[in-house]
Amino acid sequence: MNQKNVIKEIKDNICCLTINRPKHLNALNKNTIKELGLEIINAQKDKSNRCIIITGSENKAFVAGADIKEFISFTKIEGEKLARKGQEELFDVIENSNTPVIAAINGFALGGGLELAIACHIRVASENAKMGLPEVSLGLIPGYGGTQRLASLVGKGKALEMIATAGMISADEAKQWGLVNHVCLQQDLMEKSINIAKKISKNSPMAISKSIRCINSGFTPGTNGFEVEKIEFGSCFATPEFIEGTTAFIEKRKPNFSNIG
Ligand code: DAK
Repeated sequence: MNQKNVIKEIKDNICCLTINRPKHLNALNKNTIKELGLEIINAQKDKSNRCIIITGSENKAFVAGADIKEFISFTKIEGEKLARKGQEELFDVIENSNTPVIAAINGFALGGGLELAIACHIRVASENAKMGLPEVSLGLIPGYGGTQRLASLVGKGKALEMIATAGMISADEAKQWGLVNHVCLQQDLMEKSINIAKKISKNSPMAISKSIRCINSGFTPGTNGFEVEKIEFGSCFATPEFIEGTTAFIEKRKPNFSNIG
């Protein structure tokens, strides 16, 4: 039987997806991209999942990039086709997921691996993590949205420095740059990520998914994020989750958003 490239575990309404190619430092081949994309779509469809965490197996790498051995012989047309397919099948799916996605970066996050982490909504890194976009050292550019999403996270100057030098930065530098939200000891990484997921789980999934849509709209050329926000704000009213949230406040109790909708 083929080994699965992605392991799924669900606990406390949190879906944890572990990329499982440790011998290749969890490098993303076509099958892994496809499997992970499908798992994210399935996890979103199951409304009992309130948060998704993506991590890498073992403790050396989150993902050490796209699988170099697989794409080495691509032609120009194949390269463009794969960039388009990969972005649509996985990276855009994560960014636009209604359910928040946390990247638990447990080691090297390079090239396509860092692009995967920056497509996620929140990033937590272990202190041994190293991040970089080494594509230009291979005669490539970041092809899974890295030139766009990195610049929107850390600004054009730092993004270009990271891409053009092909260098790696430490977890602490990444925190200073605003590239990761939190840094912790490796043994605390999953606990830290799960704690964030648990806090998210207490809040309205409807309001969280609308917030994701509004934030993404602000970074979508040709879309006015403020307009999207006004419409989404209005659409919260009279929903069961709005009624539960506001009623719980008046009744001085904690809201319970599970089993609504
Ligand atoms: N792909 C394939 N195999 C990889 C890999 C990768 N990205 N990274 C590591 N491995 C494999 C190694 O080849 C080695 O396998 P064996 O030789 O044992 O069979 C095994 O994992 C262990 O790696 P090392 O022996 O190298 O381990 P070290 O501790 O010495 O070094 C390292 C760790 C992370 C510094 C080193 O492995 C390394 O530099 N890895 C490559 C990093 C890198 O350049 N990543 C790729 C960036 S380019 C595309 C869209 C996007 C992209 C590409 C195409 N299309 C749409 C087509 C994006 C491209 C990238 O991600």
